[in-house]
This record gives sequence, C-alpha cells and structure tokens, in this order.
Amino acid sequence: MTNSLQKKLYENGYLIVKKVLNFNRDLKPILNDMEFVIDCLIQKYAKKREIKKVLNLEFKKKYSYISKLNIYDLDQYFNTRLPRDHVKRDSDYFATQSLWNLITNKKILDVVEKILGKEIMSNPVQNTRIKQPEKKLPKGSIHDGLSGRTPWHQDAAVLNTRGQKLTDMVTVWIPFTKTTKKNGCMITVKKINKMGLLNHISGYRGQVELKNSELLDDMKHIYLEANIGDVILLHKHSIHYSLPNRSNDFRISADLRYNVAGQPSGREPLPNFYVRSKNKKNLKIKNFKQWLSLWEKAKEKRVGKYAFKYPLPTFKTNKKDLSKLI
Ligand SMILES: O=C(O)CCC(=O)C(=O)O
Repeated sequence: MTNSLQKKLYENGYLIVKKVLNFNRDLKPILNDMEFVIDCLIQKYAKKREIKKVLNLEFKKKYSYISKLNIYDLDQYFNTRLPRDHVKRDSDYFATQSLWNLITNKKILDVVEKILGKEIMSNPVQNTRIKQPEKKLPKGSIHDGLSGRTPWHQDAAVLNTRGQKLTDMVTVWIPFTKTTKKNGCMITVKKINKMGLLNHISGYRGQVELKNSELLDDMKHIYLEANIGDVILLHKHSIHYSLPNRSNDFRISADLRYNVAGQPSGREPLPNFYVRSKNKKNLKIKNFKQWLSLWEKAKEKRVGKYAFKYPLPTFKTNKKDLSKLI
C-alpha cells in the first residue's frame, strides 16, 4: 500500500516534512544534555584556574573552548553510537534520556509509519553532529563527517552486506539549528535513488564515498534546507553529501534511522529493537535504561574490536559504477 509521503520519497529520494517537532519539548532537552557533557569535559580537561570562568560561558563558546583542548576523539562524546573502531571498555557515546525520547517520539514514528508501515525498528545507524564554522576546525576535521563535510554517499552503503541487500531503511535527519546552504545543509540529486545501490570507495579516514562522485558536481542539486521542527527523510539509495559550514554559527543535527521489523539491521550486534508494532509484546525495550543497557551489552561484546564494519558495496562488474549509469 502506498500513500503520498511514501510515493514522494520513493520517487524523489528525499522529502522535507515541515513542522513535525517542537523545539522546547522535543529538541532543546538534547541540547541541554550536550551542554551537560561539555561541562563535564570542562571539569575534566580545562586548566584548573579557568574552569569557573569557562563554565559560565554560553554553549557555543564552551564548545569552542573544549574543541581546542586536543581531547582524543572529542566528537565521540556527542555522538549517539559506539565508536566505529577500537571499542574500549570505557568508550563514551551520547546516549541520554532526551535522545531516547527523540528516537521513540510519536510524531517522528507517525511519519516513519507512513513510509515503512506499522512494524518499525530503531536502526543503530545513527549520529548526532555538532558542526562549528569550518574556519574554526582543525585541518584534520574538515572532511570528518561528524564535525565537517560528508562525502557523496548512499546510506545503504554503510550497512553490512546482508543489510545492503535486505533492509528497508529510512533516514530521519533532524536539525537543532536552522540549516541552510551557508551553514552546511545536505545536498542531493532528485530521483538519483532510482539507480539502486552503487559502487563506493573508501574515502577520507575510511568514510564510505560514492565512486566517480565528481560526476555529480555538474548535475542539478537540491539543497536540503530545513527549519527547526522540520525533518528530512532520505531514501536508503538517495545520494547525498553535506556542505561545509561557511557561516559564523553552529549547525547541530541528528540523523536517526528506522527499518522494517524483522529485517537485518545491517549493523549487528548493535541495538535494533521495535519502536512500533501492532503486537505490544514486541515492544520489549520500553525505557531509557533498557535502551542504554542494550548499548552497553553491545559494547561489552565488541571491546578490543570494531563496533561495526561496512564492506563497501563493490559489485563484481562496473555496471554499478555511477559513470556507467548517467
Ligand atoms: O548531517 C550531515 O552533515 C550529513 C548527514 C548524512 O550524510 C547522513 O545522515 O547520511
């Protein structure tokens, strides 16, 4: 059964759904929790004599301060998943009550239901991103997708091989700040999802990057600009990237994902659990503590190893190269 949202998403590869969320109720609590993490990092890493003064600064100034302290893997403290490589027993990640509330938010799930149907699981491919103005970033972070630009890619390409083949997944991209061309919105090409999964290469620091992506530079781009409260949906084969933040302000977002229940998550053994089902018995993870314990159990299993791997989709022939399809 198709409905108009699903039809538009499958047809164009993207969809901006306006005014879904309320800033104070749904989004601000996450910014508050990010600020709590910033404060903890200040307490831990700032020079003793500066702590009091820095704690009194506003969010962005505090974040800028800690970003200059050379804290190892700083982005990871604000990212809502385990680090990809080298999981340690004390690896940190951003799993808060506010984020649990967002993942299970009724208004988001009502939108997702229109795309995936009534049996929905939260998919562990998820990120929260704090992007400072690019001019303030250390050179090494400019092409790091959590703090800087992301390369052209399809989201299905960050799943394992079973997930690439079998998983119906939708991306729900959520801005916490108005997102524009200037501060680094995502860009896509209309209907390009229709090509299916394409060949990718390993890009900067192993980030998954579409092969021959330079061919997209001259195509007509859609700028996925959004206001606070809007959500952007991406089809798993939508090809997209994000621009540099050339503004003087921060750009903060979360990208959550959901898949049709019963399919592989594509990132086993990370948490993949029902968030909506007609059969209430399926809804086993009911609160923040249970959700956190799923992540902790996954961490326990992966200590000393990688949390997830995505074998690049590289088909045997070059039929799935973008260059052969446009
Ligand atoms: O938020 C961004 O900068 C990039 C997000 C993205 O590429 C994704 O969610 O797949």
